Amino acid sequence: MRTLILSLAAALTVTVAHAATYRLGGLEVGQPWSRPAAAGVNGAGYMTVTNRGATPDTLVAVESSAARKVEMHRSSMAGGLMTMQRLDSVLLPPGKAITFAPAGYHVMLIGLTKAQKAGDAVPATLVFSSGARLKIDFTVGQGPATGASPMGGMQMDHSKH
Ligand SMILES: [Cu+2]
Repeated sequence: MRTLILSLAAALTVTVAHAATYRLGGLEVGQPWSRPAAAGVNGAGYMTVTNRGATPDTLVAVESSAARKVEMHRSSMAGGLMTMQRLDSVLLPPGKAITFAPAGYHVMLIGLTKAQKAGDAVPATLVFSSGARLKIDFTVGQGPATGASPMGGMQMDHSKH
């Protein structure tokens, strides 16, 4: 039990490190993050975009000097293979949160201009259909401590005893 509590504390600490939230009108962008990667390879940015407004909005582009080219992609399983599809836009319905996460929507950073190391901030600008622009930083690290990975960590800690 003591191990479980310590693991939870560690998981919460990680969450705080990625707790950046950006707001623009009714739009909220939470916990943008990216994985460590070498210069020249392709990276991916993840985040949660919530539309707290009353009207739909659309994410039409993501710009960043951190990569040669930036696209919005969605990964999906087809015939047992993970494939990526390029998206021209991502609809943000009112009252809904769209999650960019591994194996789903992601911001594809094609040809990283420099290496991404843990703790780095990767600057990007989100462009919406209204013309509004929102600057964010993808924090380089392991991502928010939600979903399957922290549970996996707890199970690993338990197996030591
Ligand atoms: Cu992709």
